Amino acid sequence: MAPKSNHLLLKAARGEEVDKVPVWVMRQAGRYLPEFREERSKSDFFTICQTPELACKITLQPVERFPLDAAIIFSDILVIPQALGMEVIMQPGEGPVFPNPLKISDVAKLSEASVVPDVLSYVFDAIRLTVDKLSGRIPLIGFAGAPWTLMAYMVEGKGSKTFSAAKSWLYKHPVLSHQLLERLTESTILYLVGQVQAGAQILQVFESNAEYLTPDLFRTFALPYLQKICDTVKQKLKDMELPVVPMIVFPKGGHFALSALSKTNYDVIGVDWTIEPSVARSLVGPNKTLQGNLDPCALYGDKASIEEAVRRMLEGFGRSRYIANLGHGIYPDVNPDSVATFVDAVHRFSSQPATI
Ligand code: 1CP
Repeated sequence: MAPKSNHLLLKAARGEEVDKVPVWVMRQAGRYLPEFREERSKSDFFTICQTPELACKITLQPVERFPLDAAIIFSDILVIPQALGMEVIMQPGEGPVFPNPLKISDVAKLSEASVVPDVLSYVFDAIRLTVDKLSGRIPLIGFAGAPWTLMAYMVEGKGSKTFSAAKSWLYKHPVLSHQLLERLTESTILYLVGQVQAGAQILQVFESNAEYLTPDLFRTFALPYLQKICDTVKQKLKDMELPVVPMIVFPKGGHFALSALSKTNYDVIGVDWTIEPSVARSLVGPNKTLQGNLDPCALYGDKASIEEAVRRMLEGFGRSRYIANLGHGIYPDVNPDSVATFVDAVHRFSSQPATI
């Protein structure tokens, strides 16, 4: 069935009026779901990503449980470094690990960006399969990591409290850092265009490591690449006569980035839980849709406290130009019933005209 363009989430992303606020959850397909853990006990993480039937099945798991307004394709941001030739393994309990983090002398050895669509064709296959299974019910979100966020993992080799090894490159080797960021940008552009070609109806770029940068570093090493990704993806889609889909940017922890991002062509800006909705709105102005920002830990509360937190969040953001979500990915030990409460509260409260 042809994908619809009048879905709640797409309308909110484009700034059109909606009769209730759309909601999805970052990492909605993941370890808090017993049916996900069951699949993970049988297969390695990246094997799942590389097997379109499995990636599709897991993408649909949360959508079958909850009345979410979008599905997000099951994959990981680190498939781009893999496609460029780096080894990444998923260590249970620890997360992703690069056995050989990127060294200065390795940058020249990375593959060309042009290999990315071929190497990651399994993601496009998973998207095609999932869009077909969704039959136009809700849109499918495609995604990628932003260049600085990917560079940070590639240099550091794993998650970090400071990302000081990766940041040291920005100060010690700025020219090489720009070369690496440029390669990641080119790769990401091809990857995102391929996802839309396969059927993704909206794209999110995760700048999850924005919070480690200073405003100056963000302006120099993150913003130009985020901007180039948005502008070039949209231009290429236009040239290829594909739908020019809305794009979301999520600069986690990057309050200092919000005003600058509001001047880019991203349609939606994601915010984490450390900022008041009214402050985020005043920083981005009236012409961007905001997405977020419930504290993921709020889902540890009981039903009444989750509902109260949602009510406050909706009061803060209002109902137009807004997509409800958590302020970051859901934690693995959250009770799935709390997600049901969260999604229901967003829909229910935001469709009551008098309350907000
Ligand atoms: O449901 C969905 O959201 C789709 C699947 C998805 C997405 C969008 C996964 C599956 N990962 C991601 C994006 C991603 N991956 C980001 C950006 C979002 C964010 O900030 O959380 C990042 C930073 C990663 C890297 C990554 N992958 C981490 C963080 C590492 C760290 O310490 O900083 C982790 C723990 C993973 C593993 C992962 N990715 C996805 C899942 C379900 C898991 C759990 C792994 C497992 O099952 O063993």
